[in-house]
Amino acid sequence: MDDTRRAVLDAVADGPVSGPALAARLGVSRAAVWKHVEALRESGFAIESDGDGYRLVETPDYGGPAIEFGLDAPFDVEYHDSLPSTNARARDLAAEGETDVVVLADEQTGGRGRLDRTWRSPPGGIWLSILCRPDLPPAHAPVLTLAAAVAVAETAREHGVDAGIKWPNDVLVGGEKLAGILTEMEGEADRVAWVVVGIGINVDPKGLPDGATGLCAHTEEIDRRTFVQHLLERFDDLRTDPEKALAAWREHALTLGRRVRVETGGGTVVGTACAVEFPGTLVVETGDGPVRVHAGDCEHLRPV
Ligand code: BT5
Repeated sequence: MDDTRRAVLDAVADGPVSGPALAARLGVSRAAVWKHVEALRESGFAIESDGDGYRLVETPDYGGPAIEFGLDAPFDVEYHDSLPSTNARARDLAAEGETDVVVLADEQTGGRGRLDRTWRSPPGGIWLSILCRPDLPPAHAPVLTLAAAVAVAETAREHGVDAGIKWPNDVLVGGEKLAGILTEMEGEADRVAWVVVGIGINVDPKGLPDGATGLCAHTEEIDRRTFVQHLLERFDDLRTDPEKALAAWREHALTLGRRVRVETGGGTVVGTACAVEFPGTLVVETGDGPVRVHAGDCEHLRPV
């Protein structure tokens, strides 16, 4: 949403405000104010006008402008009813030079997990990708994945859902997977060019694979609009503060102290997960001493 339209929306939300007063305040013509009001109406905002002026009476339930309205984070939100994959769309936007854009879809028809696995994304879920250009070396980018996992877990907890994080990027409730994160990036040796952090959160628990759960299995009602707003605000807060992200990750970690089996590119590591170090490395205490794992699939094992 451009700045003038945002200003018009903020003003009518505090309304009533007359067209001429608004035009004078924003330094635009009355016709321009009218065009912005019409465009906002088309996006689903119910704006009444009477003798006192324009007044916002209803906000759309979901979508780009609905999420941008009142969002305390510097993201533009691009919404689609259906997309193959929000990560794929965000990568296209990266190639066009965009940044700080969130791609959001109601449904994905080709959602992807890590290692090209399929990610089931029925209508009504929360499927989004955040495109940003952090000032980080590529080796530090995993901290953004941790920040995203924290943002999901904390927002779920705020909604009364007892979520925790399994290393590195799964958000679980009662041992079942509520959300997954797929981070993709491009960069030079010393600096990230762009990062796309893809976040998938199940809402309706029906129609998901075994071992998956949705927010609605654990709480009465979810307002996806405020959920996404809080998620983006928390992510924005953590993305520039790796120490804070890591500390918050540890606070919500389900993996630390557990016996784990981690499948890595270089083999299987079994032992007790004893720490997570910057930028997201898992330290596993094995019979042969500590092993540091940078990436892999982690399974929680029963204690022996
Ligand atoms: C992940 O992969 O957990 C990352 C998922 C990221 C999805 C988001 S949605 C928005 C953005 N756009 C995309 O195209 N992707 C991102 P991984 O750890 O590899 O887990 C994948 C495995 O989880 C699959 O092999 C299934 O076993 C399981 N799975 C598939 N769909 C699921 C779902 N909706 N909920 C829980 N588990 C699921």
